[in-house]
Amino acid sequence: MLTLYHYDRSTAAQRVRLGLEEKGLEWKSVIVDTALGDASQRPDDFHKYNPKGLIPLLKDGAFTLPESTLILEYLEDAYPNHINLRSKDPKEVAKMRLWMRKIEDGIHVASRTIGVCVVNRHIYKKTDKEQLADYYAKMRDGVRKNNDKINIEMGLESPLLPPSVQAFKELFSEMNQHLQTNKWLAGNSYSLADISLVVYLTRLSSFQMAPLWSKMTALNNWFENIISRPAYKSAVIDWGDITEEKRRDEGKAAFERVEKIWNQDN
Ligand SMILES: N[C@@H](CCC(=O)N[C@@H](CS)C(=O)NCC(=O)O)C(=O)O
Repeated sequence: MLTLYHYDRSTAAQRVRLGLEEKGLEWKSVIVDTALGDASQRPDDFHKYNPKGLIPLLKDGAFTLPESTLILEYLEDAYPNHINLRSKDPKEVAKMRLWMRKIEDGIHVASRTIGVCVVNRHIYKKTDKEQLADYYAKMRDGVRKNNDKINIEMGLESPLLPPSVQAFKELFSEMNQHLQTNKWLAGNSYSLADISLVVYLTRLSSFQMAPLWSKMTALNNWFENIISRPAYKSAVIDWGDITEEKRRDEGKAAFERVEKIWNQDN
């Protein structure tokens, strides 16, 4: 039996749930939601399986694997008789991985920066101080910790915010251009590349940022195509987002600043 450690609104968890649902695999859910600054949510042995202490974490029997994109590839290899989300053509696989690499090459960190600058800093300010100190003491990724410190202190004036917003503008523009002549990101069918990147449109849309890319028609059509799939409903919509209202309200309050950065030439 597959077990996934995850929580509702995490982009990394959403992409793994999308993979599981598209493939029609059965899985058991264990919620580990540390993101509001609560390290006590982690089971005691969690760091043994993911030294970073992050979700998603997949268990397949005695085998345990962190890292969402590696989990998606593992599911393709371990469950080949379920619906395939990866081409058999090595060139298409390479193109798929090029799109997916953008996540670890900066997009995921940029997404966290925007999240902390726009919303989470307000949440952390109201979090119990000792609990928050414990959360940061247990955060093993020094860069993440340092970025959070700057982003919590400086919010919309953080120097990390402009390059993060620009990284999304570049990514979405590149995707839009590609999707003008291709239905999917890699090859002729829906793949792990589409699954892996769609969650960031979901995330930025939850901050009410969609007007920024309203003219990117091909990107928006691709998004509509994916969000109307039954798997998107069960993997993303049905799990919801406990911070939905906060994201919406703080996103609206931050829009003008983010729009200004978006419209700047870099
Ligand atoms: N590279 C990792 C990133 C995982 C990650 O950033 N997880 C976030 C949620 S999207 C998390 O566990 N956050 C909890 C926290 O920050 O305490 C992956 O792709 O799985």
